[in-house]
Amino acid sequence: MARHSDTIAALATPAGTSALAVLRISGPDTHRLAGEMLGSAPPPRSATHGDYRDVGGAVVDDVVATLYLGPNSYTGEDSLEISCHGNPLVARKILADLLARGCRPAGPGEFTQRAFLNGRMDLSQAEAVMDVISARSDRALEAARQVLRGALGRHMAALVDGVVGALSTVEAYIDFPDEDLPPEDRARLARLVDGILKGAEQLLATERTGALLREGITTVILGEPNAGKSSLLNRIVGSERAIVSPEPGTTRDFIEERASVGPHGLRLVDTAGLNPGASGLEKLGVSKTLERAGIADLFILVLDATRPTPPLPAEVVARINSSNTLVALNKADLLPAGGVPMAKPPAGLSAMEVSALSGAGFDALLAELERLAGGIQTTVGEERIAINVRHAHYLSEARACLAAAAEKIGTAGPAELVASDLRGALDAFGEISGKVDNERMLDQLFASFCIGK
Ligand SMILES: Nc1nc2c(ncn2[C@@H]2O[C@H](COP(=O)(O)OP(=O)(O)O)[C@@H](O)[C@H]2O)c(=O)[nH]1
Ligand SMILES: [Mg+2]
Repeated sequence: MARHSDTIAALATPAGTSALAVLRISGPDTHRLAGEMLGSAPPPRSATHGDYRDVGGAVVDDVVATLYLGPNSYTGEDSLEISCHGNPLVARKILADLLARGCRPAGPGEFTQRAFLNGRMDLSQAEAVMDVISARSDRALEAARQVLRGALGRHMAALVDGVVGALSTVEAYIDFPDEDLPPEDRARLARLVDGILKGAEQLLATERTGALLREGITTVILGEPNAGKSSLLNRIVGSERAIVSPEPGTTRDFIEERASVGPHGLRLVDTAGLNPGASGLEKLGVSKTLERAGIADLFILVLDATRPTPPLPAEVVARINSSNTLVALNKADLLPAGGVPMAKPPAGLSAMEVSALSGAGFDALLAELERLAGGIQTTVGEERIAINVRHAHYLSEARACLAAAAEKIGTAGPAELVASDLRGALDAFGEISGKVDNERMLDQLFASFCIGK
């Protein structure tokens, strides 16, 4: 277990006026300092009300303090949480006093880094702490919580167990170089490695979902000028974010808005209209629209129900399909009662009549958007864990090693080389849960956290 000689302190809540502010201390001096500041150290794990006195003996605030004794604490060390009144002045005074008493200001993520180094959580769980804090949709939160509870760690442990099993079979033969792996052992080994490969691939497939959860599902709103794209965005977001104008070609730059549909987080992008006859600034907007269409996850194609459907650029036609595109026939309020819309959805797509003006049809539109958003995400069985870029890097590395091992097993390659491939996979898997001794990597990883976490 890592031992830290210094005691760190930080404000764990945002700076600014609030009902309460929470400060956090962790390290070997915690117990002694708690006694000095509060008159006596509070009983462990019991919220205790008392006066906080600074080094000079003056009362700064009355606070509620909770002491956790290591190793049964978040960091694995003695630690203390102090809730004071949420006046930034009070929180600042307490922090300054903690530093005057010899604490060191905590760096970003340092509490969680200590938790990891002290074996309180694996690296995937430590990363998930930050994901829980920054999740912006129910789905993102759910995925982060599952990883925090160790779901990814458990998957990794199962894969590691599999590789260890395969290795022990292979290594038994390394000592007897004259003997070949009997065919039945080879077949068993091949099945085992194949199973591990599939497990790794299943996790790898969630990388895209991980990005969608973290960044939101990029949903580009397309359509000809004046079709009502900005009005539709405003209605989804529920505010007047985009400028709505009866003059065609008003939205030249992109407007991006975060929105939630059901449990999903979207990044809605309002675009300039797809106007083939555009010139000047508007033309620039149109070419940017097409560029954005290239990186979109979902599309909302807005057509003016009272006009014939304009021809769509080939770049757009190539990308849209029934699982990534919602077609809205807007301005349905202008159709005569029972009237048939002039606009028709592109081949293979179905359309829904809506009115961004009155809100008619929007419940159905949001339900359909939610369905499309759910459809582009991958799960691991029932679990909604989703990996990040770092995990994907090591999983790909492991996958390459496993594929090489499988190839050698299939062609009766030398046992030593199969073993070496399997060890490569083992190392790569190990990096995900953090059986790593790479301090620079760890410092870098935790530096992206917030202070106080
Ligand atoms: N009657 C009616 N007018 C609409 C509807 N949606 C938008 N508009 C109007 O159409 C014009 C263009 O809307 P806007 O959202 O700026 O279109 P954009 O160019 O596609 O972004 C504005 O005058 C809107 O008020 C609708 O559902 N019904
Ligand atoms: Mg617009």
